[in-house]
Amino acid sequence: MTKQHSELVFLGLGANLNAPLEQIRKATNALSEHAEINLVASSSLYGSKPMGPQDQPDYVNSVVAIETNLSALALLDITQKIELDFGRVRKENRWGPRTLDIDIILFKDQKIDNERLTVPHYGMKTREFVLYPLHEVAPELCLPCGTELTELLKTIDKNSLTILATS
Ligand code: ROI
Repeated sequence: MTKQHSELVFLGLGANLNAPLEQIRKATNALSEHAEINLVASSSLYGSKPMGPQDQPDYVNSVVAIETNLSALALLDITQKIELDFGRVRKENRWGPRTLDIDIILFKDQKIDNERLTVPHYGMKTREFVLYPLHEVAPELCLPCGTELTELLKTIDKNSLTILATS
């Protein structure tokens, strides 16, 4: 990937209900077909153990890199609409299973903290199912806190993360 990381937006996708592999593939398509979004790269699709309650199916996770001139909140409107289009019920249990989750992980070099959105994503630095796919699409990424992604990964257990399919 030749783009400057500071121009890119990274999204984390996750699903563990209703044919999750297909959910992630279709959601990636929906993003790439949006007029205001240019899909730059998408990671493999990973199988991951649930973080949180264990009495739910394993997840499928991926990370995509996009370019957009949208604001972060306008992009959030779009990702939330895609989640709803895919049958996501908004008030579902915070740590429970979901048809589709699209998180804004990094938005260019911006730090955002308001009632709708916190970027960088608050959990990204501890979640193997975010960091390994992120490394696949941006191996040289330096996080806004100054940490090299490669260095951070040395401390993050894979926790049975496996590649299920290429994107
Ligand atoms: N666990 C995994 N492995 N992947 C996710 O995408 C995911 N999303 C969630 C919680 C419930 C925190 N657990 C997850 O929202």
